[in-house]
Amino acid sequence: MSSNLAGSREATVPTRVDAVIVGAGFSGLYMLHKLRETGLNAVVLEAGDGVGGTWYWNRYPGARVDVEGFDYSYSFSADLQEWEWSERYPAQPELLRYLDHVADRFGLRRDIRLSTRVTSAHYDEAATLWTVCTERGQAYRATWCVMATGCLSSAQLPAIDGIGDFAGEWFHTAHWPVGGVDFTGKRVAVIGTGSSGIQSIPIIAEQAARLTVFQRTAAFAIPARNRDLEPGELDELKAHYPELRDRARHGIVGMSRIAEGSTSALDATADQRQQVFEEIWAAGTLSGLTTSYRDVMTDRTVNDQVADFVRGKIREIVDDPDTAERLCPRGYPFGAKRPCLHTGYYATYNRDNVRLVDVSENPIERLSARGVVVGGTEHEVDAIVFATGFDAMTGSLAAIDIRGRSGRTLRDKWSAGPITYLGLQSAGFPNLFLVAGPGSPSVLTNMVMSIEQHVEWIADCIGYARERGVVAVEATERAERDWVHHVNDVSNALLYSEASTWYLGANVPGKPRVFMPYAGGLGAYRKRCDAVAAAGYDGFVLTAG
Ligand code: NA7
Repeated sequence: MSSNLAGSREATVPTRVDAVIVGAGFSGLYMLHKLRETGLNAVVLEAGDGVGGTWYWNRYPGARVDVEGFDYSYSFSADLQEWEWSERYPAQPELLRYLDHVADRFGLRRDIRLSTRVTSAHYDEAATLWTVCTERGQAYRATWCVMATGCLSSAQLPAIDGIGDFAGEWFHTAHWPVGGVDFTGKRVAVIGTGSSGIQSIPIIAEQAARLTVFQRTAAFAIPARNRDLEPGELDELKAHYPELRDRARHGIVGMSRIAEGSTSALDATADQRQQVFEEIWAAGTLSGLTTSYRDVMTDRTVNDQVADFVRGKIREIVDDPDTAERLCPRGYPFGAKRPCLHTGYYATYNRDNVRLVDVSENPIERLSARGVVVGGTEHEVDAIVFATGFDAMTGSLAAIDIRGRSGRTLRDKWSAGPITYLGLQSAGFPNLFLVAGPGSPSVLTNMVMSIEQHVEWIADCIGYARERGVVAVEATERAERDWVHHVNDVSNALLYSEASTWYLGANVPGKPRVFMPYAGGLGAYRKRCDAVAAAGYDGFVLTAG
């Protein structure tokens, strides 16, 4: 096998394995474990210098998961329930420690090649093998190839003129330096007010001499009410893990303690609604308001009631009425753009050293040597933080030269938007599986629950194929066409398309506008996948060797 010396390009004799897994985050780690259990010899190729995926890269100040830790953790192994979460919403360092622990607990590291970026994956139809090549010139040949590349892994730097002219330091939240950044005494700009901006702004504001936030779209942010877990609290939850996990696996959003309202908000009185919204606001959950009534995401009148409630809260917190109005999200439905969980975000604008610059109508013109230029005004800063998001769901796949049957590239096939069957496979790319791919519930749910469902389904499918001497599993064009229609029908019945979001690819210039995740809920999706498997992998062609 070729060595792993950084920077060296090695002439290669391809390494033969049963499966190549790309990525060592939540998906790739579990996929490796599961494929080993299925009897495969698998290798994980990971671009980072450590395992952890999202939680390896996103080290920005305040980075924290927005799903409660006991839910945002693997459920597949009783052994792993030993992990003691310290906070309700664990922060990035703790999540990374957890994933390191998982890698050690299952002896995964011996099959993980770090600092190894995959550049291409080509299918050899005659041999029914994938050849996966890396930036260092290594090659692997495998029957099965699993892309565990993450939904939010391809960081997006906006095309603002003059980035090269800026004389200070700049950072992207998703590529934060390992040792952190000290902003003490500095004038700092944060560009972007999605989840990464909203989590980092309060902490940067405490350090910096002055913080200027450039906001293009105001987000709906809900207080996290994060706290240390009380002694015994986690034990109590763990005692009920079987029921809680079961509820998460079969629910809409993959979280065990989110109430899923079955009644219409229109049948409630204004006082009753207010009380429900107040209780959810006080509880601090990401999805609580979205699922409070069954019609929040289908009826704009109901949705406006939720949006008005949140705007009212913003006005209560922010002292300066003008700043409060600019922070109030408008023009799109609540929940259509992913809401954020925050800790002290709105109150940060009551600090003397924080200013909000609205760039919704006057976009950032350019960066100069000294700062950020908007509407002819130069905002002088020493450092810029780009909290500008990701080429979501397809970006990390498009970055790899993936070629299926007849040499057709995935980029070409998806040029008008991703086409998958169940988010798991795309026709023309046999034996290539996607974990949490476009067309699956993924980012609309607790990712860990969705990842476990995908990994288990893929491992079962591969096991089924191997037992029967099947060498190629491939989605049919008809099955994926029907699935894409269904995904579109479901999202069209909801309010998602009324916002310009990364769900739709709207944040990446030139990206086709297609609603990418499946909005039908994790439980319903799981049933569908199970039925497909039970019917002998209905919608897939299984070719015997
Ligand atoms: P997001 O949610 O995509 O947020 C990116 C932010 O950056 C958003 O406010 C964008 O405004 C803003 N943005 C992007 N380009 C520009 C330019 N050119 N000028 C001004 N502002 C800009 O990414 P995050 O990293 O915060 O969060 C991603 C997910 O990670 C999050 O949903 C959680 O699931 C965890 P826009 O809204 O496009 O107008």
